[in-house]
Amino acid sequence: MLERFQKEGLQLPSPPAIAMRILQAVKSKEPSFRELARIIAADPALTAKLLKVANSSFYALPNKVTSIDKALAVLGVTALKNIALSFVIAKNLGTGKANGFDFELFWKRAVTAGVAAELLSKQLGRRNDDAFVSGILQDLGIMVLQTSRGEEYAALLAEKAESRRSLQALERERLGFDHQELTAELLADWGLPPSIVEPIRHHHDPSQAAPEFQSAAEVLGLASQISGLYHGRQRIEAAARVKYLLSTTFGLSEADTAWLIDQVAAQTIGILSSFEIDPGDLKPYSELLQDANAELGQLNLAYGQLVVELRQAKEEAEQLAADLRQANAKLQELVSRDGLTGLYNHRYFQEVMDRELSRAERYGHSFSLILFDIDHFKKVNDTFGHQRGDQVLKLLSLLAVKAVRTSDVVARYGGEEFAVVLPETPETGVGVFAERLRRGVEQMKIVVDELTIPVTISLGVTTYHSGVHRHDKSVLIEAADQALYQSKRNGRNRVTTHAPPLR
Ligand code: GH3
Ligand code: MG
Ligand code: MG
Repeated sequence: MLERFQKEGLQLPSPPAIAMRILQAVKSKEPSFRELARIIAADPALTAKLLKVANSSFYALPNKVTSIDKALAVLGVTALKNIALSFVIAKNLGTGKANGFDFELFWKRAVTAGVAAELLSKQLGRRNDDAFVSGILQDLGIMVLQTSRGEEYAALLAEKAESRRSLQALERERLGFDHQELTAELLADWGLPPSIVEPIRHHHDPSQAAPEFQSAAEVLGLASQISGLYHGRQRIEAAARVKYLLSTTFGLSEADTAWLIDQVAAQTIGILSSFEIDPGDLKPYSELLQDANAELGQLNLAYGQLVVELRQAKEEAEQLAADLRQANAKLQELVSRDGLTGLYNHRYFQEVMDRELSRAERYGHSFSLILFDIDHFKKVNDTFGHQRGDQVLKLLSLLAVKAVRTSDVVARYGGEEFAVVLPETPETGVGVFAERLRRGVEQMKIVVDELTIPVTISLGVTTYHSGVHRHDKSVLIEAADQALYQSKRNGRNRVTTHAPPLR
């Protein structure tokens, strides 16, 4: 039977010598109990491992077992033989990594499947002394294929992941046989009994097994899936599938299912140390889920903090922007103001004129401009001194600002010349206002250093109507200036109005 696989060029491992002796001892009709104890006792390392496993919580024996004889008495010949076989086969069939094959991972998965098979058969009330070793050895054929046909088999595994077809179906299609058959034939050749070989031959298709092996095959298949849940690629999916199978096919409660899955990892960790295999980060599934949830929680927390920090940063940025806007406005105000009088300066006056011209144009409004100049101011300076002249300029500015509406803009046009821009104000309105301003200055008692300084102003007024007058700032200012000149020529302390040129 095995010849067929040899012809395929597969490197079939020979059974470890000690495994042969153990199998021989159990097979013979002689008192196998003695013989088995003798073989095991001859290997102190194996003895120590067996006692360790026998005393582990895996078997949960009521009393501590201190010798192989006692272990045989308590666990029975078959169970002990199987544990011994598991050890010697795993130890002799390779460790570490070779030809790209990770033996350690293979045995880790195998031992997990062995533990799962043992626990599952107990849980389901199908006690079976062969479960542990069968679980461990059921995929030995995969090891043979991976070490003999590395690349070809890797491609096959990749295709399986991609296509989601079953491994054994793909194997049969590509190789003409599957790993179940290969494993079964190999173990049969080694002399393992049908109770181990036959369930392994059908662990992926239990219904194909002879009736007496179907239940064991079913347990093996499920054990393999539980192992995959801990070592495979699609763990969440595997867990869902296993849970579903356990509850529907095997009728386990949800609590029992969760307990069983967790127990597999917890027990495997202990057993692996006896196999001198590092369990790595193997953890019960519920802990894995907790870790995942905790990580998610951490992530949420970090996210929350990030949101808070961003909000703070945003608020700070907004505050900064507001501060900047304020500082900017202040600066703007500073560069727009005249230092002596606090009125808007000439530059700003020009801006206001531009703005009002385009506003009037856009809305079809009119607006007016007044230029006024202090009469004989030279004389004021000459009589009262330049500093008192400055005081006069300040007091006059104050009066003008008080006289206008908030929408009006009073600016210092030049030395002792001022401008008032009056948005949306036609001729009649500006005429009345200009006259009131003239009289106000005339009647104002300007007292500086207890000296009363008489002041009058001459005013020039012009009004712009959109669509009527020429849309030209300098022409407008020129019209007002001409009117002011006319007031001076006509004797000062008066208002003159000039219309700007038509468009
Ligand atoms: P008019 O009625 O024709 O306007 O006579 P005026 O003397 O006011 O005219 P003019 O333009 O000849 O003289 C303006 C004077 O205003 C000259 C200048 O010394 C004075 N002046 C200009 N700026 C200031 C200032 O900031 N402070 C003071 N105290 N005087 C100033
Ligand atoms: Mg003057
Ligand atoms: Mg002047």
